[in-house]
Amino acid sequence: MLSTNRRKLLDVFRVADGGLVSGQEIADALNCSRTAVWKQIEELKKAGFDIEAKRGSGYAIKPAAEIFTEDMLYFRAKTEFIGQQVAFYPEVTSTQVIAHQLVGEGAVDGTVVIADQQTAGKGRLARPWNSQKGTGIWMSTILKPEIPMQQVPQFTFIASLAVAEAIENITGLEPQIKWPNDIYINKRKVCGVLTEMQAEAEQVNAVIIGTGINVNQALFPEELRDKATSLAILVGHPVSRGALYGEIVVQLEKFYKLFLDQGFAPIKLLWEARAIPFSEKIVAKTLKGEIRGTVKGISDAGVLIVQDAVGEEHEIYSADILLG
Ligand code: BT5
Repeated sequence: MLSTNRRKLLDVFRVADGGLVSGQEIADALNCSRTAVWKQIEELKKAGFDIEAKRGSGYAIKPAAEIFTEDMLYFRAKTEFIGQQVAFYPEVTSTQVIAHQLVGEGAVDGTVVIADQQTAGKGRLARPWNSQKGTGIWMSTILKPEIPMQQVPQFTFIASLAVAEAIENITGLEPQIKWPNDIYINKRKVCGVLTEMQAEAEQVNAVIIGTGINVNQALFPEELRDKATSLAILVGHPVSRGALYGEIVVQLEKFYKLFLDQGFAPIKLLWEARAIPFSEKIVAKTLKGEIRGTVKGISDAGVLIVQDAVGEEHEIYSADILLG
């Protein structure tokens, strides 16, 4: 986690929002001498920030597009609480595993665990999630809502909506969501969401939302080649993971607050507007067998409603959905 001084320094610049900050303002905020300010600025340069120094008037800083570090992620999170505590790791087994540990150690609402590489990233049902070094956003967000356990699956919809919105705002691409947890562009998967929780006696202690977003991969391993894609492949140039991360935490906080204020109804409507067209034929592979039909929508609990060829409606709680 960031040192208190580094946090204070970055805060002064965050408040200035790209504008100039005088050496005196920094000295006051850090309670240090002007010489110490100069040292701090040098440290920021080393940390990858572009610094503009104007003689006599102060400094402005800009995060470099390709830098993905704890400093940068904190600086980019223009939120009230999501990402205000951020734990960045160059390499972890799985950010979900670390997030569970941090909940046990009392992590606060909105803590983000994020890594440059995962060696054992996981999807649903313990399926492996390919998390190559330096290519994606592999993050887990800890939220502590006061809700009954039955509402926890709704967080998958909140997160997919937030990530889809953020991808669109940063890249101009138009993501679609495939129930329950995938984001697709051009019929290929760019993001998967994994929602887990810690609870005791029906009482939710924490929701842990894992999001894996393929950003700058140029190539996928053989087994994923015809089902996965990355934002860079789609737009034809690298995409700043830092900028996208900053937008994701903003969108996640926005939709989470909407959910806390107004419940699941507005999330459901927004989610349905982004869902893969309901007219498309799908196959739902459940543990009990396959159901073919068209999607009618989701229920308030986030259950998928599929109508089969003879008009009968089926409620699907858990399945893999194949298109076409
Ligand atoms: C998911 O599971 O889509 C949820 C993935 C969540 C990953 C994040 S990364 C941060 C956090 N930490 C973790 O350890 N996990 C979360 P599911 O719907 O079960 O899809 C898994 C399937 O997607 C695999 O079986 C593969 O077929 C495919 N897959 C694996 N890696 C992929 C990738 N990078 N891009 C697209 N598809 C992938």
